[in-house]
Amino acid sequence: MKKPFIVGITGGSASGKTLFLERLLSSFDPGEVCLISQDNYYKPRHEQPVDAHGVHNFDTPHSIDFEQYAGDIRKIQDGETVLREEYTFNNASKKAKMLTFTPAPVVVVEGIFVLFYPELADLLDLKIFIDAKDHIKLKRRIIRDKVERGYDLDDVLYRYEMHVMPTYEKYIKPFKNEADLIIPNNSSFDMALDVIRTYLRTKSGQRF
Ligand code: UZR
Ligand code: MG
Repeated sequence: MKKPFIVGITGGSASGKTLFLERLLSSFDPGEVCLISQDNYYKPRHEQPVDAHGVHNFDTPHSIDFEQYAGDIRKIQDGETVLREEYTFNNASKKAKMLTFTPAPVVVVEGIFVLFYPELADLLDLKIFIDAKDHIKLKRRIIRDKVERGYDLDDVLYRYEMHVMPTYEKYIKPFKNEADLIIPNNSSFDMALDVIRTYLRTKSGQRF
């Protein structure tokens, strides 16, 4: 098999990365695209750094087992299948599934720090940055953290101000200029999605 085409998607928390990818992947067969998300490479909770108030800070690049992440991407690039336990965001009511990442012509790498680590960024053939206004990201984050991750509002607001925004300014936004494409997502990304879908179809060797 030829080496896969690797796409990296980054952007601030709740900018719409996951939704963009769900929509993108739904128009491909599972064998055509492999999604390997940074979310599944958070270190176990006891290894994650804590802030001055003793609250776990998931928003530093040190919270990610980045060596494992880059190593697994390289394995997929070399045609190996990778198994990894799902990260459940410390949601005790959720049982972690075993995920299987199967090599495919297009590999998508997604997460807030995928452009931060040069070793990882260098693996990417196409770099996409999803951009949304801060108040829109906060609104999405409040809704998602309650519904999907089971966090209290106070918790969400504390983390947003103390961890998420400083991280965005320091470790995410500076890499916007290194992306090949910047997709605004304040209301809709439909046209950009269509363009990327068509491009990736040619990369996955399919007719469209
Ligand atoms: P996206 N995160 C959690 O909320 N809980 C965890 O156990 C691990 C990570 C959050 C993390 C970051 N931060 O902002 C976000 N906090 O997941 C990244 N606080 O995910 O890009 O989908 O928003
Ligand atoms: Mg996400």
